[in-house]
Amino acid sequence: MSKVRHIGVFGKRNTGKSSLINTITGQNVAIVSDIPGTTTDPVRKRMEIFGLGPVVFIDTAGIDDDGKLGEKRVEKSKAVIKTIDLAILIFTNNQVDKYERGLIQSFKDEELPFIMVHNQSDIVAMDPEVALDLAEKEGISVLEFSCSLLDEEEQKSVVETLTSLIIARLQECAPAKTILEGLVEKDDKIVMVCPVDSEAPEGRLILPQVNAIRDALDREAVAVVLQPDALENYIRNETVKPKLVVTDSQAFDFVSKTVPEDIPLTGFSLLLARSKGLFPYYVKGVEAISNLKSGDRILILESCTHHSSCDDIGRVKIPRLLQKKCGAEFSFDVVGGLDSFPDNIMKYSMVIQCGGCMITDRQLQARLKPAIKAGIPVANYGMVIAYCTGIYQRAINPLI
Ligand SMILES: Nc1nc2c(ncn2[C@@H]2O[C@H](COP(=O)(O)OP(=O)(O)OP(=O)(O)O)[C@@H](O)[C@H]2O)c(=O)[nH]1
Ligand SMILES: [Mg+2]
Repeated sequence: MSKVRHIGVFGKRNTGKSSLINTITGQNVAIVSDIPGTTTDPVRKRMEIFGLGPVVFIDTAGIDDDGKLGEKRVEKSKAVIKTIDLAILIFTNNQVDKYERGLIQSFKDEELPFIMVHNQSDIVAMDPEVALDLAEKEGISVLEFSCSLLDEEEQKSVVETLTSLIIARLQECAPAKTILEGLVEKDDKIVMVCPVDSEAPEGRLILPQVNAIRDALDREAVAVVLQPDALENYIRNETVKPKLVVTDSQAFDFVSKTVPEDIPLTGFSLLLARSKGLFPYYVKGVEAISNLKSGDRILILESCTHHSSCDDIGRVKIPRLLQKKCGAEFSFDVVGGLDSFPDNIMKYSMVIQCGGCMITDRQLQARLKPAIKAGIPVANYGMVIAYCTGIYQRAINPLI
């Protein structure tokens, strides 16, 4: 199973950003009009791309919007850049000015792959000189496009070209690592321990559990899902040894005592960190826990403020476990949501991030980038819990 990739569509007002999303998705999801500034807040539309899987298109407000409100919209459009896997930059009438160049620079700064599209080519065709200039100076190739072609076949064909370009760019620049990649194969048995207690969300499973079950099915493996209480009986009676046991990090302690040492065991939070590309940083971060001293300040980053159990883990459990393990007293700051990252990161000796299951890989990476760049150890909730409960080495073994 591939992950949901996010694609942002940018450009000046009235270039046809909303029209392009409607044309690709074949639906009228975004309002289109000839009044500049029609799209105000980012609009999201999910669709399946054959050969790639699910994607979310994000329509944004024009980057050249002005006035007080306009500036706010531009800020929002720019914020989208940090959350996506691919950008589509639309321009028309062969105009490449400070707005397009500014966007190109932002994409490059973020190491974000992007596609440049000359839209409304039915009104003004793309000038080969402009295309050549972009190719030579910026290394960018431009796709000539239109959302309003009279010939249905021709329209279909340009949409197909754009779609294949999207697939190619996403595959070459951001190969998706699924949650169980390299861990289980066809017919392997994987046991997933999912406590359904007061901290579990009402009537559903959390996202990493759902992803793992789906990925096991995609791999034609056998997924056994049970609660901690059922684990002992299951292990005792089962003759086929599981290839892997995965547990919610809250149950690490109990599960590690119940599952024999010769069966690999890890946690959903570790799998999530691995699929989000942060695992190596977290491993380094956890190793630095033993250097923490009394009085150190630790930043807890929560990215899904709605989840009450995450709240409790970050504010109560982790501080308690960590101080006990280190035999030291730390001060903790908790920051929730995505916006309010502290300015003075250097005052922290460590950053501990929640699993980040509700945000995209890029959002999570962007959130941790300042700390990683500053050389501050980073880790996530699950790996810190594994460390504090003494099963860290066992939990990372299947993944290294
Ligand atoms: N002829 C022609 N018209 C187009 C094309 N794409 C969009 N339009 C028209 O251009 C106008 C602006 O299109 P939108 O899709 O609303 O543009 P936008 O970039 O989303 O604009 P804002 O939301 O205001 O930033 C509408 O009247 C569209 O019908 C195209 O390829 N050819
Ligand atoms: Mg629009």
